[in-house]
Amino acid sequence: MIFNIDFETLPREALAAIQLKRLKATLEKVYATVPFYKNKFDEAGFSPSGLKTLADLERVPFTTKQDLRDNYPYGMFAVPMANVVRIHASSGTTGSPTVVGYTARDIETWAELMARALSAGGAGRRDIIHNAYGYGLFTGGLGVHYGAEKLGASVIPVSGGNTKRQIVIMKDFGPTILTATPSYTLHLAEVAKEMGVSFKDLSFKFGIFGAEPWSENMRGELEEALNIKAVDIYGLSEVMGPGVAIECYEAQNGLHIFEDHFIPEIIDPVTGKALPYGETGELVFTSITKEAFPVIRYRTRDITSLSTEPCICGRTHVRMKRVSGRSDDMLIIRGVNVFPSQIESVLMKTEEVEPHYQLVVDRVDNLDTLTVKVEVSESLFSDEIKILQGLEAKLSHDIKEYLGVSAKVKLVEPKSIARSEGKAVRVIDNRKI
Ligand code: DLL
Repeated sequence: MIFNIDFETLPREALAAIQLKRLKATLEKVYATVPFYKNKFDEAGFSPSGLKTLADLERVPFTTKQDLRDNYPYGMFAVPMANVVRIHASSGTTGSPTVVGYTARDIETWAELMARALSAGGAGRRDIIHNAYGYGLFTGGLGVHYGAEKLGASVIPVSGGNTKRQIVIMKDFGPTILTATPSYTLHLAEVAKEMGVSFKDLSFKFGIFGAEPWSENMRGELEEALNIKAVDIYGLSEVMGPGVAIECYEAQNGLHIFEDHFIPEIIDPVTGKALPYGETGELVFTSITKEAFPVIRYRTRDITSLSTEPCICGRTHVRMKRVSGRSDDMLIIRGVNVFPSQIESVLMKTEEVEPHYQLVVDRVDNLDTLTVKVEVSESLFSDEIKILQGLEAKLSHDIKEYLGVSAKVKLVEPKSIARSEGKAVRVIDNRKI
């Protein structure tokens, strides 16, 4: 079902007219209220009143994660604190976290967009949503929660962790939709198995998974293990949280971005030049309805492409391809660029290994080395060492063949790689230590 049929199916011309009006108002507002934006615009010789068409957005300077850090904690807020009703923060791996704020209207907008997203992902009023995204400073838990209530579904605010208890709740409460990170979902499936519970006997129909990169092959793995349809949801705290974009369950082919609230662009990450639809590059967002924490041409570092091809679901909003990774997660191993999700894709093609892996990067004699640790299935682990060695060689060969990078594959014992309760840690880069 389309939650907001008027806005989600707008003809693209009408959508552009709304975007232009909202964009102008946003630019004027940030120029008047956020010194950072005023200085940036002035330096670039850009005046909000000079914006005549959507294409003029290209003349507006970018905002980066570093800019947000430099203005930590509240320097980018466009309203007085008295009007802020919620604060979230994204942890980030280095430096200070990014702090984001919401007015009461922002919370309403977010709930509406998350209701749209859940609906596009297959949820309705009669569904019971087992929400295993973490509640707290992370936007996942509360973002999904408010959207589920807005949709009129029943939400179980179970959060991440306490995994055994989650399985009991799944058995007893009969949830029909699971919302969690793909990596935590794998862990849930594993613990359920240990407890003698089969997902096939539970009532789940759909899983709405996101917050971290995952491959198409991982989708197959999850759909099979859980006996559900797995839908991809995307978002980031700086732009709002979950619900910036979602796949529709009908097509499961690209994520619709809610363009009446966010203007996406794809740029060349090196030159900063805007790229046409269809080309792959860095995703950039401008929020056009947010009050407390508007972002202007925010560089996400996420790599994807956009398509305006009509979708069978009837939504007219642009679709972004599944995010292959963040430019800062991209490993450059002896000159070859690889994303962890590409390695994941290759590993998932081999039956004998489990979807639990970690990449270890090191520098030996000034040369970068990549070791791929992957868990072998229980049944094989007890087998002869020769078989294991053969499998390691095969996987190394596959990685070289598909990605052009040399990697040492090390099969490790089942359950030896740390499980995540939120976002998985896929890369250990010893070069940075
Ligand atoms: O992860 C918001 C979210 C919560 C999205 C729940 C979906 C579900 P942050 O913690 O700020 O916010 O992290 C945002 O996570 O820039 C991407 O790099 C990555 N990411 C989020 N969703 C996906 C996805 C939330 N579906 C960062 N595929 C983003 C790939 C994703 N990467």
